[in-house]
Amino acid sequence: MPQPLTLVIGNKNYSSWSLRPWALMTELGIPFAERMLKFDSEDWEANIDRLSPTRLVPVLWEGEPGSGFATFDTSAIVERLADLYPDRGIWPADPRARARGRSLVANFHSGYSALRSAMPMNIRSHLPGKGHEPEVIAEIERLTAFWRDTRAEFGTRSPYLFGNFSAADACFLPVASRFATYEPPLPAEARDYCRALLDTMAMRQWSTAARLETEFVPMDEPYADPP
Ligand SMILES: N[C@@H](CCC(=O)N[C@@H](CS)C(=O)NCC(=O)O)C(=O)O
Repeated sequence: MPQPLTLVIGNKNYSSWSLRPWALMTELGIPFAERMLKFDSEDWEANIDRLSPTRLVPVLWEGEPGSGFATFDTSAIVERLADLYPDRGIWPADPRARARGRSLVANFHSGYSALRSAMPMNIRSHLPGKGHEPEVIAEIERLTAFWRDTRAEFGTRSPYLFGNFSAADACFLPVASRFATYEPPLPAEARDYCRALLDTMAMRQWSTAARLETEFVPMDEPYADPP
């Protein structure tokens, strides 16, 4: 039986990396406590060294946050959860589907820098037309082609990439949110996939909380002036 889990996260409106493991655990029914450290806050300054070995979020703690066992960086957190909960379908059972899922996640984690910087996650904002630079559109075309081909090969009739909701889908929740905010042109099947992601119970819960946040983080707001 795993020790109690605590996930240290950032602001729900902005923290795309925090969203991924939070939503994965929530959607798959893995129990955990949440500890939010808001960016640029006194709480962050007072506790980030104790709660995050990298001074970044998310961090997964087993046992007492700050003195238990820490796993950091989203991809490592997902793998740790897959070790702790091998029966939850965090990755697809089929080895080739699993390899493809890990390829898509690793490729997104280490790339798509134009998309990530021109379209930062900002759940409560609606900024259609912003960030539609050619290199961003090219990355979106590459990513949505991966989604289309993966669903055609592995997704059967499910709305998700590999049948059931998995770590691969969790990885793309923030992308679906970015597309809702910035409204880039998308093929119809990518729109359908994003709609399914935004409609997951976990994403609806996270987004409801995100929309109630009022903090303004300048680094994540390239298209707005501070209030
Ligand atoms: N590669 C890391 C990235 C984590 C990351 O950049 N987190 C951001 C928030 S989404 C952060 O903690 N920023 C705070 C800072 O840069 O001070 C992961 O996958 O967990």
